[in-house]
Amino acid sequence: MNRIRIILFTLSFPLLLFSFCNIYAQEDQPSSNGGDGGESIVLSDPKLKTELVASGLDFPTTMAFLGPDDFLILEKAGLVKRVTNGAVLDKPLLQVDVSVKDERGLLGIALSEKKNFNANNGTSIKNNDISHNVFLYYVICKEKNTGCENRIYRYDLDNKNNVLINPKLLLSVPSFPDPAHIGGIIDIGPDNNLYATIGNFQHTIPSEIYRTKTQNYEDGEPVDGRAGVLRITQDGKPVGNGILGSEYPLNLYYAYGVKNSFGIDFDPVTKKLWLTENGPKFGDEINLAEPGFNSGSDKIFGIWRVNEEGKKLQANGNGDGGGGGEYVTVGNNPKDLVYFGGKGHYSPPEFIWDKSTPPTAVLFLDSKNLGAQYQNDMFVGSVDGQIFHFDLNDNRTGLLLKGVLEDKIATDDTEFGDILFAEGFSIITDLKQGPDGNLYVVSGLKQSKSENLGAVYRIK
Ligand SMILES: [Ca+2]
Ligand SMILES: [Ca+2]
Ligand SMILES: [Ca+2]
Repeated sequence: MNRIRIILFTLSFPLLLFSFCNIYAQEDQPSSNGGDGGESIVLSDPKLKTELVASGLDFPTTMAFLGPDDFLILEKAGLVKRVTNGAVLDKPLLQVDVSVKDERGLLGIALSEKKNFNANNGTSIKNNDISHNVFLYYVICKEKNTGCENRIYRYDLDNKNNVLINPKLLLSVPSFPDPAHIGGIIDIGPDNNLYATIGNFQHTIPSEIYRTKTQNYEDGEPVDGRAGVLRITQDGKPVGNGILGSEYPLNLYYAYGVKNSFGIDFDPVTKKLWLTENGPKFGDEINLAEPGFNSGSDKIFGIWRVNEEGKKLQANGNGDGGGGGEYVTVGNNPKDLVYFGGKGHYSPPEFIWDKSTPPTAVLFLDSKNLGAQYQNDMFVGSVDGQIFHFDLNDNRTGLLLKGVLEDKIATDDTEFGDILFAEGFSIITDLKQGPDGNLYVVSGLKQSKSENLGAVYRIK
């Protein structure tokens, strides 16, 4: 196949700005298992192969399956599209007037099947074509980049007419000061509640300092929904009395102290939540998040304390970037974090990328389709187009790591050997398991007008 020139935008999450770089990549058959040593897709397991499922999408952010070879996919600029047997339907199911500045946009989707929808009493809807509830997470602004809110809506999917109807606002969180660290991932948990990642809306070096208690400032501003994982019912209500407290919106938090997460998933065996977190220019994380988990942001990233500028703090009191000396590291429940009367708890990450490899989606694959050795394992995508693969330990409380990774830290890419499963995608914005048991990859950006970019791939 012809060589193509790929112009790749990359998102610089730590700086919260779009940066632009040219990457000249060659791509042989998209379905090939790499092997040319270039920047085409390469899988580390020669028994697996990659197939292109759909292409021509404009910065797809996430997907959700309706059935075999049938899924919804979001474009960051506000379109919900349906892809059936590899064909993208011409007409979007919904177009939302979202803010797209920096990390804002149409970012999250989750589905629940509408069972017995004929019993949909209490409303005037008598539409037998409604097959699913569709939950969407997006950012809207009253005026250009002011009065912005991160919102979750529930829609009905009219499966026959291919439209999303009956929007119901479930959650709204004020989104300021920056168009950054938005989070935006939603998922339905084993408890049938809706989980959402919401970042701290703040550049690493803030343009305007805004500090709340869920960012671990005890004397900070009141809790407002940022910097954590929120949990609500499918009707938008708090679940029970709340984990950290009963006051709104503290009662929505499942986890906090999370700077920005682009990935959550539930272990199919233990039903526990795992999340990825983006650090500043270091200290990206994978965490097992028990209820009330405090990830330590804005004071700790990876295992390292940070100074006011978000740089690693050294024992001599200096920030990273001069002076030498040891970094200040922390263990469980350091004193100066916020614990909401003992209801929260801090623990260090289960895995750390020291040099920033911004992790995105996380997926537990519970099928044997890629081989029994992958069943129930964890896969993590990255901004740099890699997929990492992890085995869990016997009681599934941590990852099985060997050699240079036994310290739970990948210092840089020289330590990726055992965990690198695939590389050569564009920004990986989502990983999903299809109804066919295969691994689907949303490769985010539209890299070329004519080629297979802004695409969905299947690994089988
Ligand atoms: Ca953490
Ligand atoms: Ca395994
Ligand atoms: Ca290491």
